[in-house]
Amino acid sequence: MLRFVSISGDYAIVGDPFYDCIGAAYIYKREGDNWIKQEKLVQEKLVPSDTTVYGFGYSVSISGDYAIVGSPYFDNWDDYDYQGSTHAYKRIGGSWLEVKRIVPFDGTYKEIFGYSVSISGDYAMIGSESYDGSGAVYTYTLSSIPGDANGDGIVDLKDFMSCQQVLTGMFPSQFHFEAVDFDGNGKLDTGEPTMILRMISGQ
Ligand SMILES: [Ca+2]
Ligand SMILES: [Ca+2]
Repeated sequence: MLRFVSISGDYAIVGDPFYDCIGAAYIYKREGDNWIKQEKLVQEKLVPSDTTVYGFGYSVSISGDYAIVGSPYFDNWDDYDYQGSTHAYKRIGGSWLEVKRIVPFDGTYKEIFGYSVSISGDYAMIGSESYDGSGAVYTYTLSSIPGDANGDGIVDLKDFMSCQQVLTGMFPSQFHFEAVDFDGNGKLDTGEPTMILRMISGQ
């Protein structure tokens, strides 16, 4: 299954979603003719309501200094069984550190987000197997600028407007959710657009 393995340059990532009933992923580095295990990645619980099911490592992708691991059967909240999550790592020095935990901003029950993942540079596409019955693909930039909701590189009123559109149910064509989820809870909270206004005004 190709989704369990990915190679970029001298690095490879291998998913083992059945490890210890939870799942894991391993990063290897090529040294001469050998591939040396450099990092073991496992899913960390961030809040007590996190219920790790199984399947971390079901999908993996690596590109340059970024790696991404899907955990499509992860329970994010009590009401969202098997919504899934995806975890992004960046190589910093000799270590791979988790830099982003991604959950779908409009996630649904048994969405199975992270069933497939692919990254190129810092650009990620994440597949949801069962979103709304037919599936969906989400796109993210892993090195997003905080507050830059439309991904144009600056934080201004347009970003605030994008958030308002999401909150009122009118999705803009492009929305860099991870840039405005300041508390990382996987939802756009009503206070987060206000934080963008503060960033713009410098207060
Ligand atoms: Ca912007
Ligand atoms: Ca949030």
